[in-house]
Amino acid sequence: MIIPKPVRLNTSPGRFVVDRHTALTTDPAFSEVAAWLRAELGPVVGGELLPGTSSGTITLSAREMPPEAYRLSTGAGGVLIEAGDPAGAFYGAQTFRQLLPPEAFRRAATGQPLPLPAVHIEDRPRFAWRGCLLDVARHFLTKADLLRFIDLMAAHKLNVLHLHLTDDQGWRLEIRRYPRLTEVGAWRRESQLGWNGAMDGRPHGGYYTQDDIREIVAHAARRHITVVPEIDLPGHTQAAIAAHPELGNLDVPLEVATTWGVGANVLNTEKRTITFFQNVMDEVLELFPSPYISVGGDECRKDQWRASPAAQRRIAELGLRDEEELQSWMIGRFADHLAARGRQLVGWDEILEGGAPDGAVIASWRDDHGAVVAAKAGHTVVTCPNTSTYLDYRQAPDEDEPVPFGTVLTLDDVYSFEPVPAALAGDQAAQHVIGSQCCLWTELIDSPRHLDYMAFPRLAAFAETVWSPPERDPADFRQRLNDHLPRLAALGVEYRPDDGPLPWQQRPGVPGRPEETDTWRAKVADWTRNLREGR
Ligand code: TNX
Repeated sequence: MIIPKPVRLNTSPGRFVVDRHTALTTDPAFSEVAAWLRAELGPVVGGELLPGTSSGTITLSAREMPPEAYRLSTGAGGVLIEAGDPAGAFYGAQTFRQLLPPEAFRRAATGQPLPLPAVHIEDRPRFAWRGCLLDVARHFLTKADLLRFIDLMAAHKLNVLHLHLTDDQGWRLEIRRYPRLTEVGAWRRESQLGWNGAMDGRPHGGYYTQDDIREIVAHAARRHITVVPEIDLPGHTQAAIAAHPELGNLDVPLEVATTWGVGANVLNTEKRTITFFQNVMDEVLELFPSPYISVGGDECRKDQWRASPAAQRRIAELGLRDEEELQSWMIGRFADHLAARGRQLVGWDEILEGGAPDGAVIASWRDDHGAVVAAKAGHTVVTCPNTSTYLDYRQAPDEDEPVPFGTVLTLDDVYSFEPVPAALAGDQAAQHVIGSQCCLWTELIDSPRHLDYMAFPRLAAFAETVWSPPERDPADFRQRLNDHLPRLAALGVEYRPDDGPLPWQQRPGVPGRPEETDTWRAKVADWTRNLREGR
């Protein structure tokens, strides 16, 4: 029936039918939710769902209830959705939509009546951060495709879109003060075809104007999704350095990166570079009301700082131990800048390596160790271990997986993910884990169709791990997924069939990477050791 699975669901005999005469009435507090539901369902039933008419009524009603919680009762008399806040009412409305036949997910249908069973549901989310990271830097996703993706997240009750806007291969956000960031940084000459493949010889690019961003943020907010922007630094910055060579460590000009991997070109540590990015941040803060702002901080290679007299002078002048502490110092400048403006810095677990600033939120991606250390130190933590939540990783060991990458991460693997690390079970520190996110990195995801293939249905399984109670029942999930796939199909989602890619979903000739399950175990062990030893 419903995905993600509600906390409690009882069915009873009887049913209700939504048709073009059905009325919708709402508490004024939920009028935006009502407008959303009208816009979604009106065209399907061929009516307007206005209050008053009536062969039955859908009612949105305000009650004392915890944030995001709702109660939903359906029966011969109509549909009653009760909630304590608009988010709860919205999730009740999403669940209601899933009770209807899959046709309810079309933009317009036959105008036929839509029957739904009589149920009583009580529901609320397990975690406050139910996220998805989307990398629009490696491959740009057009605004229209991004708005569609937000709708799909909302249908699964996810509420955080972590938008990775900048990287070596592209800068995707208009900054008024520094137009070259997009004039130069949003375009690359060509792209590496797959992993370790030839070059495709085809320019790639795109960016969101500030008006686009305002539209995206508003569209997401209406669906109770917070957009958390990520401006990645000091690594993953080659596109910015290509646009502004004064930000880099070398005297030779760079182009926007065309190949994948962890690049050596990182920001220099000059005061004016920090000011530059603080100015960028100020425009970011204007655009994104999110309480959380990510500065990335992942995979910053230190080779150039080791070789740079200026960086070494900086280390000496600040009395720092090494390049790790230099990175921490730099991240600290942004933590202060954000805190002074009432926002909280988010960084990947690498920012723990030279010491993370107080109040930083840690997104822990390399196994659990960073999450455990951070939670015990009192940091707010979002878990997203790559071997459980990286939806850019291959979905099966088979050779017909399109452009395979990473470790094998099947639908069942994602479904069995537990957001709270086992090492924190029963520990007070577990309360610092505010949730999790799945991640869609797009080096090898070069179109919305391939994005659908990688995201679905695994994103549905992920949504259940952050919304539903911790107990898992794979057989029950599979059964509910059978009801869910026709909804995705009605929405036009080109998901991966359970038995592998359809012929047109395969990508023969685009090289992937050999399966990395064993090498990842070794890498993670290395990182864990480094973190433990405070290196
Ligand atoms: C690691 S996760 C990265 C990304 C890559 C991803 C590929 C993280 C913070 N950094 O830059 O796109 O792996 O799976």
